[in-house]
Formats: sequence, C-alpha cells, structure tokens
Amino acid sequence: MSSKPTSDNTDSTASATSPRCHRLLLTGAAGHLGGVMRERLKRYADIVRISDISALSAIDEQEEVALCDLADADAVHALLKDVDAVVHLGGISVERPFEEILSANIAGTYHLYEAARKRGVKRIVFASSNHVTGFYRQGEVIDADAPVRPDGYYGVSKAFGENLSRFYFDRYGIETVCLRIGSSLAEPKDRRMLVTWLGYDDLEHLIVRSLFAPNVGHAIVFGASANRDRWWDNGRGAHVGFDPKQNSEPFRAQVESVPPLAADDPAAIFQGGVFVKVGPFE
Ligand code: NAI
Ligand code: 15L
Repeated sequence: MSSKPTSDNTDSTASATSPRCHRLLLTGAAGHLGGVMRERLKRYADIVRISDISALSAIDEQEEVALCDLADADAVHALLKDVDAVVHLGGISVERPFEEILSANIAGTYHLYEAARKRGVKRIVFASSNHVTGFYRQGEVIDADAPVRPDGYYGVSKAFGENLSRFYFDRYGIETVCLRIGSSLAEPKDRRMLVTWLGYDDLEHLIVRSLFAPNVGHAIVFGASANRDRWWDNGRGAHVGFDPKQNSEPFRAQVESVPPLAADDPAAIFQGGVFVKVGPFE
C-alpha cells in the first residue's frame, strides 16, 4: 500500500489526507473488535467489505456485507475478489477444543492466504495474540524474536498464522503485519490487563500503520498501549511505526481496589493469565 500515513492515533485525525485504499476486507466484523473497528476503518477505504460467519448488516452504502465461513475454501476465495487489503480479525478468539480451532483459525487462515495469493492481494493485517507467548513469566520482557511459548491450542493457531504469513511473504511477497494483541477492551479488567491493555484508539492506529506503512515485509508487533509496565519490546517491528498514546493508569485505582490473585495462581505467574489454565476439554 503506497498511501501516505498519518501519525496520530485518534478518531478525529482521520481526514482527507489520511491513507486510503479502495476496497478493504474486514473479517470478524460481527465480533467485539470488528464492531469497534468497522466504523473507524471506513475513514481509510472507499468500501469496507465486512465479513463474518455470524449475521451482519450494512450500516450504509460504504459497507459491503459478505457472510463467509473461513473453513470454506471456495467461499473465502470469493470473499477476496477485488480486495486491496485485509484486516483479518475473524476466527475463534479464546481457548477452545482443538477441532474448533483447527477449522476456523488454522484452515481458515490458510484459506485466506491462498485466496490472497490467487487474487493478488499484497497486504494483510493478521490479528495474532499475546497467547503465542503466554507461557513467558509476567515481568519478563520479550521481543518478537523470542521463541514462541503458546499457552493453548488458540495460541498455537496464532503461531501457525504467524508462520504461514512468513512463508507467504518469503515465497509470494504478500506482506503481513502480525498483531500480537494484548487485551483490547474498553478498559482493563484486572492487574494483568494494566500491562496488556490496548486502547481502541491505539488499536486503530496500529491497524492503520500496519495497512499503509511502506515495505513492512513480514513483521510481528505486540499490541499494547503505552502502559506503565511492559512485558513486550517492539524494537523488531519499529519500522511499522506503532506509537501508542493511551495508557492504563486512569484505571489503576479501580483495578487495584480488588484483591490480587494468589501469588501461586498460574494466572498470576504467566503472561497469558487465565488462558494458561483453560482445559483440557475432556
Ligand atoms: P470475537 O470472538 O469477538 O470476534 C471474532 C469473530 O470471528 C466473531 O464475530 C466470530 O463469529 C468470527 N468467526 C469465528 N469463527 C469464524 C469462522 N469459521 N468463519 C468466519 N468468522 C468466524 O473476537 P475479538 O475480541 O473481536 O478479536 C478479534 C481478533 O483479534 C481475533 O482473531 C482474536 O483472536 C484477536 N485478538 C483479540 C484480542 C482482544 O483483546 N480482543 C486479544 C488478542 C487477539
Ligand atoms: C485474546 O487473545 C483474546 O481474544 C481476548 O478475548 C483477551 O482475553 C486477550 O487475549 C487477553 O489476553 O486478555
């Protein structure tokens, strides 16, 4: 994508000079972050094709609805027709039995990259997750070169997506920025999220940089706001230009008014929090 990027993070800054593409595909548009981002992303595309397996309806003529199960290769191939870039949020977003993860996240991401290859799409923003490295200890600082330590099948599927996208860049030149999103909610809910929180304005900025920064190649960027405490060093993805402005301090007093987890609770020990102890499922 060659458009000129902006340097600001807030809604109000998107303008006629903001970077722009013609048709942007947003998967997972019926989900939590899809619901937050679909309106914001309209500022960066003439048409936003919104897709999900769940029901969706267009708010206006700038949105184009395309229901699709990512597990269906033919449907995904049709989904990418005339698309210029993809923001891939669709899939299972929590720890679940392997078969569910396999179809939506592993096969689904493969179908997306195959469709991108055949359709000539050259830029994808892939919603990875901090659960790729969830078994690092809280307080430990890692960067994108640290070996993956997934905390479940979900984290394994995101590591697969990161590796798959690396292959599609090396072999076919499809550029991807993998966003290892921390906790993107309206506000942090617990002590861990004071570190992992990614505000929505910063998420928008991260997605927009990932879409429009030149020559990103294949990059991995941890998605956390400029919080007081950090477990993630984004030096390896500095060329993407993510410069978060929000931070979790306004929520600290409220979060810390609740007693902490026991010190020997795995959710308090590992970066993945409660995800490290979900399952087994049978
Ligand atoms: P979400 O679960 O609210 O949204 C995911 C959407 O994907 C849902 O609308 C769901 O219907 C759709 N989906 C599931 N299986 C599908 C399939 N087979 N075909 C097509 N669509 C399917 O998740 P959320 O919170 O909006 O997250 C968006 C993305 O960001 C996910 O990929 C998630 O793994 C990732 N992420 C989110 C974080 C967060 O803090 N919200 C943190 C780290 C990663
Ligand atoms: C994720 O990957 C999940 O999609 C999200 O629901 C949050 O739980 C987040 O990670 C987190 O680690 O807080």
